Amino acid sequence: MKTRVTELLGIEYPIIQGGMAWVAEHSLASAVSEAGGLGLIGAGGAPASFVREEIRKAKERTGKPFGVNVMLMNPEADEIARVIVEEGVKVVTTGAGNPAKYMAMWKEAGIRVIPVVASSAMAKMMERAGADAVVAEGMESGGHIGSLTTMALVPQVVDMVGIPVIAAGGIGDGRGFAAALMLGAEAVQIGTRFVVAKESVVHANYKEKLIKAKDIDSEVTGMSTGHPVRSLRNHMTREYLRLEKEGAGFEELEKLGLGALRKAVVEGDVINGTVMAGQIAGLISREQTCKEIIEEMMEQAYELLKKGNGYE
Ligand code: TUI
Repeated sequence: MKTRVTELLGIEYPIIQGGMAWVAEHSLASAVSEAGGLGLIGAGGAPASFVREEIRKAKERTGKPFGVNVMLMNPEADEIARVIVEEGVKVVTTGAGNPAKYMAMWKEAGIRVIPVVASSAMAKMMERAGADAVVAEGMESGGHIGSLTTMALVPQVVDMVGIPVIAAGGIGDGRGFAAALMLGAEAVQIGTRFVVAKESVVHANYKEKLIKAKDIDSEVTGMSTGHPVRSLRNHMTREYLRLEKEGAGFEELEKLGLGALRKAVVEGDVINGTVMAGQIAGLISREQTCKEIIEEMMEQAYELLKKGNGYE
C-alpha cells in the first residue's frame, strides 16, 4: 500500500509502532521494521547512553529504516536529541511535549520528524515548525494521553494541516486501520497490539494481563497532575485514584508513579506496577509475531476497502 507516509519513510506498509517506554526496545523495533512497518525505539525516561546502545543493536538486526521516539519530559532529552543525529537515525517521533527546539538540528541532519500531537492547534504549530508528518493520538491510547478521541481528532487534524497525518489510539486491527484511512489518515501507529508481540520483551505477566483484559478494564489516572495516563485497572490505579480523590499533592502522586511502569514491564509486578495499555486491549487474544500482526491487519484492511461497506 502506497501513501505519502510509506514514501516519506521508505517503508512497505503504512504502519508505525508506538514508541513505548521500556517496551519499544531494539528487538521489537527491528522486528517491526523487518516486517515492513516502521519500528521505533522508545527512549522513554532512559539515559542517552542507553538509547545509543539500543540504536546500535537495532542497526545490527535490520538494514531497514527504523526510528527513535523522544519522550520530551526525559531530563536527558537534549542529549538524546544529539545521539539521534550522531547515530544517523532516519526518523524521529516525539511525545509528551513540544519538540520545536530540536527541529532545526534534526532537519539539517536530514531526519524525518514526526511529532505526536493531541490537538489540531499543536499539529498546525508543528507543521509550521517544519514537521514532515504528525501522529494524531486520541485518548483511547495507552500511556500519557490528551483529551480528544481518535474519531474526533484525526479528521480535524487532517483539515488543519497539509502534511500527512498518522492516526493513533484505539486502533488494533484491520477494521481500525481502514477506518483511520476513511478519516483521512495516511498511516496508523499501533502500540498496545505490539506489546503482546512474540518479539516484545515485556514480562509474561504483562502480556497475560493484556490478553485477559476486556474493553472496560483501563483507567485514567493523573488527571489532577495534568499528566493523565491510561493503564489497566489494578491495585496501583486504585491506590492512585484514591489519593487523587483525597487531594494528594503533585509530589506524592509523582513519587507513586515513578518507576511503576518499569516494575510492571521488567519485573512483572502487574499488581503494584503501571500496566499502560490502550482501550483496544480487549481485542487482543493471543501472542503473534510482528510479521503476523502486520500481515493480518493489512489483509483485513484490504478486504474491507475493496468490499466497501455494502451500502448504496
Ligand atoms: O507521550 C505519549 N505517551 C506516553 S509518554 C509516557 S512516559 C510517561 N509516564 C508517566 C507520566 C507521563 C509520561 C507514556 N506514554 N504519547 C504522545 C502524546 N503526546 N500524547 C499527548 C501528547 C502531548 C501532550 C501535550 C503532545 C504535546 C503536548 O503539548 C504540550 C506542549 O508543550 O505544548
